[in-house]
Amino acid sequence: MELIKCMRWFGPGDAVSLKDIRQAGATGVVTALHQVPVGNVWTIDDIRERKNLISSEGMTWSVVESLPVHEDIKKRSGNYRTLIENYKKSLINLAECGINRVVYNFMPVLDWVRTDHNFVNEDGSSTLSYTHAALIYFDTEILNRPGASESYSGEELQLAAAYGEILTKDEKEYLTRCILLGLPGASENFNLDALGAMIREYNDISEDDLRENLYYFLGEVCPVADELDVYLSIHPDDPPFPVLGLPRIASTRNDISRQFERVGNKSNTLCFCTGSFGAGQPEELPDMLREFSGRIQFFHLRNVTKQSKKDFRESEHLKGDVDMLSVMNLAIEEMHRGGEELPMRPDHGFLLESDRTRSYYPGYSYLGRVKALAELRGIETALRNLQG
Ligand code: DNO
Repeated sequence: MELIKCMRWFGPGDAVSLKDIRQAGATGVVTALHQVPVGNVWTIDDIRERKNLISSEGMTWSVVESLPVHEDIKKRSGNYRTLIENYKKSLINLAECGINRVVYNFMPVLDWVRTDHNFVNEDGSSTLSYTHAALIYFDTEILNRPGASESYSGEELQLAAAYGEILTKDEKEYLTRCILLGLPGASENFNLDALGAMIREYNDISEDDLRENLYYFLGEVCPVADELDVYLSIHPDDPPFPVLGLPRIASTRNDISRQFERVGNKSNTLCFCTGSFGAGQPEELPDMLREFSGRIQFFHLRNVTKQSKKDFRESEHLKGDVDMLSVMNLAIEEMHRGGEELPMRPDHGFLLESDRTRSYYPGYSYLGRVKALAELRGIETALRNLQG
């Protein structure tokens, strides 16, 4: 049994083609119908069309990433009941087309956040990085979120002020662009006003409220997913701590344990993202893998180096604070325990020189991911041989 090697594809508009993905050694594709507005039902016709496109290149649509959860569901406001019914309908349609792994996240407003999409490594390649002082500077001085300074300690505010003091106008604009690009695959960025307004809607939603909203959503959709044999895997918060004063509920080992305690359905599962959890407590990852055994349906393999508690840089897949060898070893064991092949994908990759001229989504240029996939396949092969 082998982990199913996957690569993410953003659909027909992606500069990386399905041929590229296959030639990188992937057999599985991770994609989504990014063109469908969040909240609408994914129709059987649209799902089939995408699936056929992938099969015609000799691969399988292994994982849906993501079937996004509408903000109204996260806030339990407005049309959330209809939106949940739509979500169920999309799951039914996916199952009808034979697709049974679905990733979602429950991060309010923004998906992942980085403050620099082009941190230059020593060898000239680039990576994504997160500097908490930059985020705070953005929050307090660029976004001007009312009450923002109350979200941070005096020391944090000082660091942020020092950070901002030396930024040029262009650098401030660049920081803003990086933060606003919160949704991979989304064609339009938010603007500052829209972001401010969306954040305000969470003013009265506490962490506990958001948690209850997640459990309510799962209470609605998981019984349907159970029935369909579909796995609904939550992606952890990235970064794994609150940003812009928004509540976060899937950041830590404790968050995920609580979710599994509260919602016992078999479809309630985890996308084990080593980069997201690794930016929190990388040393805990092997124990987390053991604790969540039976609940992991997909692996995102990525590494980070932490500069401090809340500052990190994405690093080479095999070099960083995450012990990738142990993770891979445990992932293989986990797959054997479950008796079913599990998908994995290299999450992100460096931007390498000859990819600079090709368009790409931050983190998803081609060559960096080819390198990462090759490295991960290599260690898997070696480990499988050693495990016998
Ligand atoms: C970032 C990705 C995330 C992930 C979503 C899942 O590169 O890992 O955007 O796809 O959070 O819903």
